[in-house]
Amino acid sequence: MRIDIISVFPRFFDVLELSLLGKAQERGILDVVAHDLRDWTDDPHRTVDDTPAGGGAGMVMRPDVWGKALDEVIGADAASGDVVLAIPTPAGKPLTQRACEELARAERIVVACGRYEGIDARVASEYAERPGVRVFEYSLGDYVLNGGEVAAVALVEAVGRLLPGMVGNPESLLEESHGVAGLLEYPVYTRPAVWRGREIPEVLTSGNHGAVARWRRDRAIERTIERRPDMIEKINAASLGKKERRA
Ligand code: 6GU
Repeated sequence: MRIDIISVFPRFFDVLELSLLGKAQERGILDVVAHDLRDWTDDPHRTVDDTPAGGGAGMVMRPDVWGKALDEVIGADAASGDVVLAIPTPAGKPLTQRACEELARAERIVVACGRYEGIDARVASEYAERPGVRVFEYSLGDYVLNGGEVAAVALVEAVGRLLPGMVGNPESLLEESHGVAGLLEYPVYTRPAVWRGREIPEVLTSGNHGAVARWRRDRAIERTIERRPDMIEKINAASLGKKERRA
């Protein structure tokens, strides 16, 4: 997969060369390229923003600069392929695990990082009508960041780790939080058996695999009720280990 990121802080993405994602890039599974939005300005001050139409505080990013950048980065070959234009914004749809699984099937993702009060809304409308381009305006959660850069890194990591050949053990993709059962992950433990007087739950060292599986399922349900009651409605009962009933 190829991911292009356009931002006024392209150096922000130097972190993507570290760790697992750096290895993915070395192995050719993922290719991430960061671009400086100001390269598409043509005034001496390299201006990317202007005052909001209708008045109010802050600055809005100009559609003409974004248009030049996106035309060049998306390229003319988009029509024949499958490009997602991902735009981080606190007014977007949630970046869920399901959304990341869908994004992982795209050939290319272009992330357009806004700063200030956001990007002129005509930019999303323009590219949504371009053949071969899907626009995804997304949010990390219900809080406000200064710009889309952190959200772009989150997308690269969450999508990158789903690409074929990325995770050593594919089972760890199924059991983790927001996996198939739609529950948060159960608590995990390792040696030493006693740490600062705290013991590992006995069932985990019993060797009884059925009991371990039931304990983990119960702790996952307990934790989800406590921390994310909103997720309980969406639980996939079949994947909680319930036996199917026949009439
Ligand atoms: Cl994607 N962008 C910004 N600026 N703030 C956010 C966000 C995105 N998600 C949560 N807060």
